[in-house]
Amino acid sequence: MKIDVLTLFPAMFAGPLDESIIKRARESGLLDLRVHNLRDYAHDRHRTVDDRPFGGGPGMLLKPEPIFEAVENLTSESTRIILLSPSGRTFNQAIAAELAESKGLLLISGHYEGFDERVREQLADDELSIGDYVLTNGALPVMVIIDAVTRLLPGVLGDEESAQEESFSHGLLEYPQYTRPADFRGMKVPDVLLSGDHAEIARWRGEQARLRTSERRPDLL
Ligand code: JCQ
Repeated sequence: MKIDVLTLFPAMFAGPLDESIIKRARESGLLDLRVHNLRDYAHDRHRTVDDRPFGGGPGMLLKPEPIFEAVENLTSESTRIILLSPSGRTFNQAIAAELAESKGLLLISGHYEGFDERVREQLADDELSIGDYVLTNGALPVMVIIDAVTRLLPGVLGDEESAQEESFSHGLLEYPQYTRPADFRGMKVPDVLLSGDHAEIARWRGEQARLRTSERRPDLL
């Protein structure tokens, strides 16, 4: 998959996407990731990317011209163009799976008070939020989406990691898990897990997963 990122803060992307599984996906060619500075598409003397809203009001908006020019330079027919902002629909695992089917993504990081509405209307295929809170810019949301999508690309996860994925996809929160020692500073591992009774262990885990989900995430039930 090809992922292009359009941001005012390209330096934020050095580091998080150069580690671990994403690093491996890039090195093996499964992910072709390119980060572009929006300011490179502004051509006036001050390379202006923002301006005041018509009609007044606080803050600045991202101007349409640099974003339109960037999109014209970076996309093909098959590129899915996605804005990141708190006004988007909330990103989740189902959306990650859908995006992982795409040949190419262009992720555009929001900033300031927002995008000029013509960017939304004419360019964007989708607008996504990663949750109901406000960040200083969309760089971290873009990285969250890249991470969630990349691990779903065929061949990115090893066998061990993929098996893990299976066990999470039952729609409940995970049951409590323990490793050695069986007694750590007097805190004991539940007896059932040491019993060797695998039917009883499976029953206990199912019960714990349902209890934990109803306690913390009743919306999932
Ligand atoms: C994304 N949840 C929070 C901040 C404006 C117009 O675009 C803007 C984008 C941001 C950064 O994104 C978020 C966010 N999902 O704050 C302001």
